Amino acid sequence: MNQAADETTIARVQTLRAQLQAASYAYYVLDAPDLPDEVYDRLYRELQDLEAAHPDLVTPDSPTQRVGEKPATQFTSVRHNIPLYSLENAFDLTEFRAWEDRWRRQAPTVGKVEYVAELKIDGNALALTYENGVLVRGVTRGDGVSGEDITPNVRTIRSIPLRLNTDTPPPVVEVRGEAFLPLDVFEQINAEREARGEALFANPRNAAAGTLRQLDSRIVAARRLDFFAYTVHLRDEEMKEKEHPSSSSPSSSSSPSPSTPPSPSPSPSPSSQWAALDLLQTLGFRVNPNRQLCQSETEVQAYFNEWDTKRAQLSYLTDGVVVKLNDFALQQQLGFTQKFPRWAVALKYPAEEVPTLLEAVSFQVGRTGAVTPVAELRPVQLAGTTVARATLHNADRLAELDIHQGDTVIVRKAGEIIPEVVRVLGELRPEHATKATMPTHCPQCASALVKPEDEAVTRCINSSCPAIVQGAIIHWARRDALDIEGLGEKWVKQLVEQGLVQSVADLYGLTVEALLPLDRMGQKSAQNLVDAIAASKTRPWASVLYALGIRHVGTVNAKTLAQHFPTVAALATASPDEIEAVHTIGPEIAQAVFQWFRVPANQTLIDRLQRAGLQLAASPEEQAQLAPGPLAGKTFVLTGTLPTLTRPEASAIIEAAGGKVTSSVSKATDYLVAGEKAGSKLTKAETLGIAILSEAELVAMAGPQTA
Ligand code: 3BD
Repeated sequence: MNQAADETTIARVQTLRAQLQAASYAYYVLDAPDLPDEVYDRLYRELQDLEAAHPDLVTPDSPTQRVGEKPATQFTSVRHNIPLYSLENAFDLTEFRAWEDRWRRQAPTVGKVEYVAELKIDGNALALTYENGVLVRGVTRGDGVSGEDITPNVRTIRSIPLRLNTDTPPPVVEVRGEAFLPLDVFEQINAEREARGEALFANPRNAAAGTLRQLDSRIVAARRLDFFAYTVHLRDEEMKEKEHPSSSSPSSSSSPSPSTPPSPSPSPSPSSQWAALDLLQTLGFRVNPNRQLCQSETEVQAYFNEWDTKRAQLSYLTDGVVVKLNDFALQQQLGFTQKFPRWAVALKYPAEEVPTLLEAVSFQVGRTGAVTPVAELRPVQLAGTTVARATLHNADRLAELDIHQGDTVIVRKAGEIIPEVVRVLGELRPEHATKATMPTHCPQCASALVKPEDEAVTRCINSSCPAIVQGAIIHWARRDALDIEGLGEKWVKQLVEQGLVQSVADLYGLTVEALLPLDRMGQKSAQNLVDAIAASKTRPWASVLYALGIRHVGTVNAKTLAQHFPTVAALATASPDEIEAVHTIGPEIAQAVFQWFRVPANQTLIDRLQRAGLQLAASPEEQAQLAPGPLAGKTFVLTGTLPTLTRPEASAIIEAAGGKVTSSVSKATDYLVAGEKAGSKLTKAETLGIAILSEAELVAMAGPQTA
């Protein structure tokens, strides 16, 4: 083990990597697997074993290096070398023609042109950097100027090559494209979140964004993120550090167009978008196969119409078509406005609306007692998912829609998780249909509902209403609250229905024996649940405060309040004025907190939680953590080699003291921490008049808690 590798081993490792890379390319990019899974697994394990025996042979582009790393503490913000522009939207043919007219006025001598039509993937744009053919950085789009460095997560995406498929890579290659979650993975993630009582992702794009920003890349590796590439920039070495212009005139030669600067590398520089897409595929990227080279506006329109129906069959969401002028010389001639390239436009599909039958109207009672009318529908396909329920919002909306049993309704899903009923087709109403009206009594506990004149919400105000209790328990168990793993909807429903739990305090009296009679509950799951509930007793005071579900007290306000009122007694006895005196806590929040502690049932709840052993006061560690660190609000950049600390160690010290670390010096930088061989960052900081610190000065500033 761990001996120097001989030449045969080195050669074998290289062969294995080449074979595995080729197989991945066939599988993920070409969608044409050419190696049986078992053979792939055998080769992969052989490579893993050789790398374990010879750690010096491990390279960052090895196929074994996609599995994810230990959690990062935070991502750093990086400025894009070339900004990521936005796309102008066109919502109909007239707007598309207006775009055409505009660019033609700019280039009046241009005659017939070619267009590339690409499906507009509803995902998250990423910028990938390859140095000497190896993936070194993956950054989110951010605001287009700076994004977050999420390299460990990007490395887990199988359709992104860790090494470019060329023997002669240009020194720097930047590839842009869209990362997305296939629809089936999205539904699976949301099903898991629902079972754990966590908030659902509104759509695959948000789920992909959430996944990309996961600090633990091992979790990212377990989700099948995918990526389609659409832009490639080939740059030579000296361009690496070059800043981009903030805007450019149409004729400016510094326009960040893919055709400039000419690459000295032997890789042929494409001269059109169509050729660039082919080059991307050759380099090892997945490029959307449904692209089309169009010779006229009519062909673009036909493509747009064709995909409006065909896109329903795709395994990912699309929200339009991106149309780009094919010729890079023309693109360069047109250039960019402040925000958009003049040579591209996004033709958007309207938010999808479909008709279906209303089977019934039901009324849902939430954690806060709010009663929401819900349309129970004959299931229909809508925006990639099956929809069987849609919100009718509230009593006012219900009255306005004048909805009847058996009505044909139009359902829409526009970005939001819950589809809504937008219209009722009154002319299709069956005879003698009954009108849907708000109930006067709670459908769950039959107590009278209240609706203040000036509010839209109808509420059940019985705090022991089973719907409210269930909602409160699911909220209590949330990951950012008491984090009780396994306490999802299916158990909570039974616990409340069987009368085992009427208040969150009852959770702490549950035993394995008491749980066993529940439907499908085994000895092992019962024990796990009891253990998870017991473990929640160590959750900090701020989390308990949030878990109580007081109106307006989310995770952020709970932290602020816990910091200023380190015990429940301090908070429970504070006057509204005292609560409001806390910075960022407004009068509405203060009133809600004050009122909550005045309700006798809530006082009893606090007493019971105290006796059960929950943290109703901040421990010294929690107090230290809640206190704003000595470096709060300050931004640091590190450069050069520090005398004793590594960069991650220095970053950790800064972050633990409440400071932020970024990678490049700008006016927003407060301090530059400089060591030996500090280069251009030091010069830049000096020009900007930014304070320069030594390692010792940093450690002194960060204070005793981190030293
Ligand atoms: C796609 C810009 C240009 C290179 C600028 C023309 C706006 C997201 O499939 N081409 C595509 C897609 C997006 C694109 C360009 N081609 N820009 C493209 C794009 N096939 N989705 N986008 N983007 C990427 C954006 N993202 C977030 C917030 C604002 N804008």
